[in-house]
Amino acid sequence: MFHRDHSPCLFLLLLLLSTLCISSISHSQQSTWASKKMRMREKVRTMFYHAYDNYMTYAFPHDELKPLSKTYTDSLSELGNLKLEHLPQDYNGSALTLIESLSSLVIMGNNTEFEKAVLWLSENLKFDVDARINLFECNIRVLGGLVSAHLLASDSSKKLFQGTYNNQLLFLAEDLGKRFLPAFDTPTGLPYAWINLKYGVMENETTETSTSGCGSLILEMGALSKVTGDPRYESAALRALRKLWSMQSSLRLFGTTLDVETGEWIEFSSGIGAGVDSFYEYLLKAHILFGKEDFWRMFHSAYVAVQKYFRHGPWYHEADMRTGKATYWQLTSLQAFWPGLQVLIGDITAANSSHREFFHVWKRFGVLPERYLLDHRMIHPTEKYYPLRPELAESTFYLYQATKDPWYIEVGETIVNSLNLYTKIEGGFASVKDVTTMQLEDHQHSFFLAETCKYLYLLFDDSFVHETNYVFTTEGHPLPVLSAWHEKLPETYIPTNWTFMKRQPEASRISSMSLQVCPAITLKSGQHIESACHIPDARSDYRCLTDEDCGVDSTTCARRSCSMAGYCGLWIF
Ligand code: DMJ
Repeated sequence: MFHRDHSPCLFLLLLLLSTLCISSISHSQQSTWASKKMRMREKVRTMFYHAYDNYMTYAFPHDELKPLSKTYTDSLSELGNLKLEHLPQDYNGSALTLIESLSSLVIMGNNTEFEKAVLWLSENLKFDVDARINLFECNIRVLGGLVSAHLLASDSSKKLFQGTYNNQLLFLAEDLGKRFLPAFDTPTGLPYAWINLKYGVMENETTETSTSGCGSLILEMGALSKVTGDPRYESAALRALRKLWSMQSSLRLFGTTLDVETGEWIEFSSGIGAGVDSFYEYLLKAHILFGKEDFWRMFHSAYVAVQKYFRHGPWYHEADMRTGKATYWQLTSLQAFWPGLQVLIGDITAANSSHREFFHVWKRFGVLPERYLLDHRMIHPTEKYYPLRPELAESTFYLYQATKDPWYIEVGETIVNSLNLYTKIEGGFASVKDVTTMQLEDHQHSFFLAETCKYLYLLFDDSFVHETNYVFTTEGHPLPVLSAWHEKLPETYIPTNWTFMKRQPEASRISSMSLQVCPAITLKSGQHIESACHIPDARSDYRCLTDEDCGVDSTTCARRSCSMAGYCGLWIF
């Protein structure tokens, strides 16, 4: 027994010991997580180079690798399942996978390979070929890859080049952008889905296209206008987007396919997956990148309609744009990007609950099947494949950024392990033909390097997004958020003590969109910079009961409000 007089001392001692104990546990837990993240990052790096090296050995300069037969496919002209009947005999491909790998090489710190790739492309890549390509795919993969890599290469703070960078990628991007323009020459301004790079729109070309084909061009073409000073690309993309917007139903819904000549809908049923997905994504991301309020208003209205008519608990079904009645009860692999988009607007609860369901399906099958019939609880009989898609990894990255919940690191680990177990072969990574048998297919899609590996790497090591805020295009190509690209805000809207970060050649406004949901920025130097208008939410986990609990968004300086799910975000309701 201790003497009574000693008990306060003993209590303090015990308290001290237990505090030390707790802090050393959390310290050791933290370092366990840190070393796990580092180990996983290296695993992802190995995956990326296994895919990249095999592509370079067996497929380059053609478009994509066939990892089973160790040969190539010139898939840029085949995207959309059409064959390359217009390709000349001596066509050597457009080095699609190399272009798609550029920003991943930078993120993984391989400046030497990046510079080598840029030099090769500047000397060899030609767009003056008699090839019929899909505008949407070519825009997100090739134009997006080139513009993003150009912006990275010309960021002098990154020191990516030993020699001098002479805007070679920009010239290529501009050449490609010019070849896109004839596609927009329609009575409606909606672009043809297919064009010939040399001859423009072919005779008897199909007039049918998709919603995402018309509504997901603004990031790449807008960025091209900003860097070239030529407004034609942004205007064409914007005109198409506005026309599409005018075609919404009274329920504020959109269809999936339409006719570019008549501006009439062809397929009235739609959801958040194939044919529509990136249209929603680009409304929000265009708002972040270009700072136009209009994009936010469009996104918000479209988003509310999606949540109202498509959402069923954590799932999203399809509905008829005219009636709002459910049409198809299907989960598709492409829908898995949605939680990532929800993170960008701060609705973490909704994002988390859908993400968990997608992950549940991943665990059940080992990977995500392309289409799962929710009403029959079975995989779609003909869409049993998994072509190495990135969407679940993408959402996992965003959710981890927003919450720092180690659960998402475990999700990432499961994804990495499944990819290595089921899809890694000697010649690269192969798509899964049938998730019920894990039979493989001879195709390594370029988005595996542009997105799947990139998002997994960023999940475990996000240092790339520490100093600059980026918007990732739908193909995972980063575009920096620059104040010079933002629409000028009215004087009264800008706080006088607005914080600027010195950046050559222009100053960029400190913002936090990429890191969610209002963090300040600590530079590598240790310097801490806070957005001047930023007022943090009352609670650090962004939970709220009323709007009073929410602060002011550090990027837009707009007042955040409390969502129905009880989280602060840029909400209107
Ligand atoms: C990618 O090409 C893009 O993410 C696109 O928006 C749709 N999905 C594929 C990969 O799944």
